[in-house]
Amino acid sequence: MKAFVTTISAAALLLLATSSAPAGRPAADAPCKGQIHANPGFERGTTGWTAGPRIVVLGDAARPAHTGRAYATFAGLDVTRTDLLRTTVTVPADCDLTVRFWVRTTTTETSRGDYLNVGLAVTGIPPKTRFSLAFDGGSQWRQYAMSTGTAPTERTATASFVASETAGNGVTAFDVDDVTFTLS
Ligand SMILES: [Ca+2]
Repeated sequence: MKAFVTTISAAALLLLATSSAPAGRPAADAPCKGQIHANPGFERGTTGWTAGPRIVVLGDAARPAHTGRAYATFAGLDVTRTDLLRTTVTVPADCDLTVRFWVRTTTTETSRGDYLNVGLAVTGIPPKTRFSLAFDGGSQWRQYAMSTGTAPTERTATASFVASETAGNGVTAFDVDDVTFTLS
């Protein structure tokens, strides 16, 4: 795993070194269009994300990513703990932002002890949990979506994934991939 992470980092550095900055892109009249996160599928590790110490990004042939090689996983350890994965984007005035993401759940849990809360905090709106995904969400990748709505001013939007696990009832791993931030 360590070797893989090193490879990813090297690849990320290479990308940084070879791609020039998007110079001259006007910020003022950004169109409400396109996917705006630089690392939606974790192919560059946790670049662009705030990740807790136990969130790892894996490339595992036995547990393939939704797309690409990597995904974020809240690995089940059967201990009582909470882990956070979070990122923030800017939503231009008069734009709507739709956050789409894929989750896969692998569990040996026998009670409702483990869950993944997905939230969206938007400037001017109290933070809100949009999805509370339980341990029995299924072992196939499944897509979810949440939106900010529009506003006349520029805002920030923070998407957060908070996994909670309790010890003693079994192990749950929540995998997350392809978290896209699309303006419209
Ligand atoms: Ca991926």
